[in-house]
Amino acid sequence: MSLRFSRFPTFFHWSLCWLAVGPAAIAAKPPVQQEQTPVPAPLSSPFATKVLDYLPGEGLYVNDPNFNDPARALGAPIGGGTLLADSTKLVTLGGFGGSITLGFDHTVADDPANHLGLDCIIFGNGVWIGQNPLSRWSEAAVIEISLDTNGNGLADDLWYLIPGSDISDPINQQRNGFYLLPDDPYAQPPLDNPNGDGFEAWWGYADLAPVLKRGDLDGDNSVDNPWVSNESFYTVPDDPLTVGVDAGSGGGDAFDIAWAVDPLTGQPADLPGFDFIRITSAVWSFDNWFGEVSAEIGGVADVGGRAFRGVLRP
Ligand SMILES: [Ca+2]
Ligand SMILES: [Ca+2]
Ligand SMILES: [Ca+2]
Ligand SMILES: [Ca+2]
Repeated sequence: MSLRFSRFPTFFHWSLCWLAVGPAAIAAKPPVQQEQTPVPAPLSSPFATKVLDYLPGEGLYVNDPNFNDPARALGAPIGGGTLLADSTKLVTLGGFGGSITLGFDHTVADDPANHLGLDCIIFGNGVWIGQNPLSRWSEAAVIEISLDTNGNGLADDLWYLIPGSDISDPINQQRNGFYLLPDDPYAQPPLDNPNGDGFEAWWGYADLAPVLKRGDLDGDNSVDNPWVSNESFYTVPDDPLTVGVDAGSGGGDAFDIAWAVDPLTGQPADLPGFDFIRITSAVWSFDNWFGEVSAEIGGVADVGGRAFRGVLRP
């Protein structure tokens, strides 16, 4: 026994040592961080992902299930070209005063690195009449943006106005109850540009410009690159101040967040970006063929900037 005992003390001793020291040694180690299952970051979409509100105005199409689903304003638009709009993914805002409020899965930044400083594009169903870019069938809608300043995910923060070309005095327009006079004869379609080739007379609204077919890189309604993605094609802004659609752009109506003003003071909003966008039918007009003039929306895109540059662009 004693021999055996003398042989085993080592193990026994070590065991005792371990029992005595081990826990202390473990306790002395820095706390091991609890391993957590990595949560992949949600993929950011350049297109609007949320409908926060949909309040269509009166109109012929607001009871038509093909035109009254606000979810049709989410995701990428479906372009039909400059002659004929594609009507398979549009939501109507109805007549004057009808609106939709949309959100993104990220804040759309006012990024000076964006092409021409343009940060956001709204896609509607405007077309060139007789393939003449100087004459557009356009149904102007006012654009407002809001930053989720209180961080509650709700569009309950201050709204700022993108002053369109017809809104020279936002304070006075606000006093009249809206940003455009309902009988403004100049904002009614067709919008015939008196400037000739060169600068547009009307800009800064939604639903003015055509949406090109995906991959039509030169605006001739023939697809040049059928492999280009929605994320690449429909995030390239057209210069809204010049006639025609810039090469490589998918069309739509682009604006710069830096244009936004406080409608109560007319002063620049100085927003770093926006989380919510409200688009409101701004024209009161009726056409015997097409019914009321009502803006339609098929998508809203973040031009890119920090979130998408180099990731989705070719
Ligand atoms: Ca900008
Ligand atoms: Ca909020
Ligand atoms: Ca083409
Ligand atoms: Ca243009």
